[in-house]
Amino acid sequence: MKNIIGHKNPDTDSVCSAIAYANFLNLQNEEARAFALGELNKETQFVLEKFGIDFPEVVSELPAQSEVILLDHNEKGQAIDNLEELELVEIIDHHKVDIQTEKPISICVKPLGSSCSIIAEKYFAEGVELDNKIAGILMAGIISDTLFFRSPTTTETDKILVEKLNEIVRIEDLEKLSLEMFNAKSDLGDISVEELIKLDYKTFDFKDGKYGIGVMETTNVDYGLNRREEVFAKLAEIKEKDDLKAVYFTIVDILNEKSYTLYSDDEAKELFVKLFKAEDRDGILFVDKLVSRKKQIVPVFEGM
Ligand SMILES: [Mn+2]
Repeated sequence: MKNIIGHKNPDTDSVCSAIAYANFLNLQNEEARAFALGELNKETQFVLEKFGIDFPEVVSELPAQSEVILLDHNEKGQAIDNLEELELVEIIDHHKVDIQTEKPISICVKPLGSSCSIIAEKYFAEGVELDNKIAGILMAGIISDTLFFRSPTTTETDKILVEKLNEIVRIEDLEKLSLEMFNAKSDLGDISVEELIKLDYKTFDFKDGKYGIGVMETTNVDYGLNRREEVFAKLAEIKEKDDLKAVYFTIVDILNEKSYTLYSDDEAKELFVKLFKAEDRDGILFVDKLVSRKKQIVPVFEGM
């Protein structure tokens, strides 16, 4: 049995690609099932309900020696807790590669806008039957990760794949679907400030130390901005507790392609202003067209 697992803090791409790949293997008579490493966010719940797919089981560990396939991640920090006890057999991802394996394994990493794009390509390349449920969640995963083609991570291939998938799903207004998804993702209810910052949070080893960067992609920027005082306090606390050089929280206005960044201290603020020519708006760092941590924020820190 192959256990297919997306990353911690699961997003729509990681969950949908894992489910679709399990289905792909099942159709070729291979035993496989998908798991999620944490509760699904509201966007992912909306997508699975819309296309009539059951929620995957949430786990934090699997029995020792289980065969695992990592989807949409390849770093240990984002992987299942007891990865070391498991049999890693395959990685499918669209992030930079940072892993060492004990044995040769299958690795498929492509510079596409989503992991769902890679899985969709596999279906089309192998001629494996795609029903409209699976085609639907693959399409949603691509739309989610590329912010419906607004993100600079978007490739021509992603657009072509959405077109081909929609020949199966036949949704007339994809813009509307994307809005429903983004609004679902923006509906956070009364989560704690730590949960807010850690919704989509990663740490990075840059030249002068370790940095934490959380991102909130939203259609409701005010939700984050209205909580600025508690966010600033918590960022400072995380910096101390985790012994980081700096911690940032970037609120991305998906529809208007702008971002607002909060930071752990003045030093972090000055660095961000310098690196991104950010505009200081009452202590919030505004940057037009800055929407992607992977493609825009991290590379600039890496080049400093
Ligand atoms: Mn992804």
